[in-house]
Amino acid sequence: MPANAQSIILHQYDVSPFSEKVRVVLGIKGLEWYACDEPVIMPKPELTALTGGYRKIPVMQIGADIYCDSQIIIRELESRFPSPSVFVGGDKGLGYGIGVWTDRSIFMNTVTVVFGGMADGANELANEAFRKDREALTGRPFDANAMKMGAPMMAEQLRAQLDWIEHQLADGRTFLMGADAGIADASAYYNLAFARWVYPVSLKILESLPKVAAWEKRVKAIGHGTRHEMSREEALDIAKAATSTEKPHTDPNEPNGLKSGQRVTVMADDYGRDPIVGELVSSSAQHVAIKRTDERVGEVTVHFPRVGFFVMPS
Ligand SMILES: N[C@@H](CCC(=O)N[C@@H](CS)C(=O)NCC(=O)O)C(=O)O
Repeated sequence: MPANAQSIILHQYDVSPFSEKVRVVLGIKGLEWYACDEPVIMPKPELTALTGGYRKIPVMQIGADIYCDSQIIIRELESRFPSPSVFVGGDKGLGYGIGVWTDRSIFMNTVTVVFGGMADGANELANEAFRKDREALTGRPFDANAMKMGAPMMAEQLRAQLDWIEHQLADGRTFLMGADAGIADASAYYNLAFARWVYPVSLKILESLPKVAAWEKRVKAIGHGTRHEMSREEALDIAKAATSTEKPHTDPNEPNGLKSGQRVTVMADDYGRDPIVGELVSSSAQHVAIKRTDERVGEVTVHFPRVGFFVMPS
């Protein structure tokens, strides 16, 4: 199938944990998509031409609509491809909250256990350029020794949280919410996948969590849907030729009176806080879309979730 303005393009790299969350959702929905590999460290000129400065991975592109952050990507996939839904069992919305838990708490524990647990601390994997890049990303020193010292304590934190999952699975259910896989599974799984790729020894704790270990295999077996590859240049050409499908809309319930047409700055509230400036197209409790123009890609609309991002008049 030749790619077009309706194709799902995932700007990603293979060992990116948050990309794995999205890839599992693509698998649950059985979708066809294009992987557009981005560099692991800055500079990422093609990615930032699309996003206006957001540098994190994954970013999803459909034509001239650019979705930054796994949460808004999943929301958009659910809206465009509702069946099968990622809201399964009794989950009607709290799945995103489970994502906040896995993305902030479990992810941070896993990173320390993985990087700090390696034989020479983080130095083994992380070369000088990687360390400098992640220091710029987080605004904190990339301290291999601190991670090495913190790893044993974080292993306890990780085990305690995985033990919650063990209990969730205690009645013999296949996936976290019951018979079908959904957003909770994709969210809770990707940290284990990351640890497996980078430092599998850290998953020795699963020996005492047999239900988690078996569930991990079941989520892995879902796969990633149908993946094709796409070059960064081709992705930019598609954006340039396409027109955003987002309609202007002012939400009357915006707590601070944000209005369509207003100039705003959007930035992540945690790490990678690069500001993105544009004109507000639409917003809701869960979504903000801004349009901006770039020499290489023309006019694009960039979408962000609200949880985890600040939107400020600029
Ligand atoms: N809240 C973001 C987090 C994304 C994130 O932290 N991604 C990592 C890779 S998995 C990243 O971008 N690291 C820096 C980089 O790759 O340049 C999301 O849910 O997508």
